[in-house]
Amino acid sequence: MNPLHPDLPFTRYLAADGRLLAELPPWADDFDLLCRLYKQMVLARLFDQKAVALQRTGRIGTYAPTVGQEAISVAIGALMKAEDVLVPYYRDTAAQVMRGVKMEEILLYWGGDERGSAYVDPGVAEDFPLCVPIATQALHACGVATAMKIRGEHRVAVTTCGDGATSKGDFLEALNVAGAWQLPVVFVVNNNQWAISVPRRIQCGAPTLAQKAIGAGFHGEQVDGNDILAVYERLQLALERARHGKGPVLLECLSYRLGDHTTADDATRYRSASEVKQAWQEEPIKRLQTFLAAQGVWNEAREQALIGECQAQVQQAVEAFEAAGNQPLESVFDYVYAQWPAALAEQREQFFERAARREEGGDHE
Ligand SMILES: Cc1ncc(C[n+]2csc(CCOP(=O)(O)OP(=O)(O)O)c2C)c(N)n1
Ligand SMILES: [Mg+2]
Repeated sequence: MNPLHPDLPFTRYLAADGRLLAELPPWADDFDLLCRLYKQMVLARLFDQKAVALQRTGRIGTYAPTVGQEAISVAIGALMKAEDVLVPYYRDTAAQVMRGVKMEEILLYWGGDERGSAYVDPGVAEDFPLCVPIATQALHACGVATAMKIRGEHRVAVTTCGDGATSKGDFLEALNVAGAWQLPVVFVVNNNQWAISVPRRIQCGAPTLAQKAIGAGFHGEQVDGNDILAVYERLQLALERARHGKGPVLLECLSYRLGDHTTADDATRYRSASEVKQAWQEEPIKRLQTFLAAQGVWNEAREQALIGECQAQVQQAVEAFEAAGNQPLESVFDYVYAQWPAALAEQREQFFERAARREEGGDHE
């Protein structure tokens, strides 16, 4: 039984040290699948490290590290069908990349380039760009799911957010409409224990975030978000349930934000080194690696080969990002409105006048 809430399942198969705690579902006998999941997690971690380094050297503007969130995002990327729609937040780049978004597009996005949200792969044309405004995407996902339901399609909208986002009106309104209309939507809450400097324990008075689903009339549950086998199993069931008209699901994944909130943050100012050290003992990649090694399907040689392969993929993405060059400055005005409101049209005019003056050498503002 879940000590935090008697009516809410909590699922974990792997202990922090990779030991098996419960009998695995049959799909987990497929070691090729488990190795593919492991590979994606390693790729996500290496990409993340590179993105932070690019920000530190001034090549992208800001970045939200995803270290520690790999199990959640990779399970999403592995399980969603092509025809489903992902409505992600800013720590789901692993899922985005698995669905067809290019790593260089993620870098363009964080470099402030609009091309980073205009995915070239037609397979992800209906997925949403990553969302920085907190929780607004939960309502967008309900809009998408409403369209799917009206059309009678067997598709699911999957939306993700953090623990802090679950306090927002947008999130609660989204849960309400999802429950009232029994929409084919799955809410994946990445409870990484912190919302910038606000810890989970003062974020909300309820012992779990998953129980918010009960108030909206649908199923919620918790999983260990550092155990990809648990996330995969429960998300698979959630997607099936939503796909077959059995209503929405809220999956709360318990994890930890191992990195700073973003590259503009310094988390040492508000949390202790011992807490972070403890959280590293729980992290998802080592946990799966230890399990796979104990099954005899992973070893140091495979690990080194994988790291080399992933680093080459990341390097290729960096090169593609750098070869993309700069967008024209006026692109900041594009893509938001089909027709500019008067005030924006005026600003755009001023922008061009100033740019022309600058070119003539007369404006040094
Ligand atoms: C509407 C809105 N309000 C405030 C912010 C500033 N902000 C950015 S991230 C964040 C905390 C989000 O925490 P959580 O939902 O737990 O996600 P995490 O970053 O921990 O993954 C806040 C308040 C924002 N981006 N959008
Ligand atoms: Mg958080």
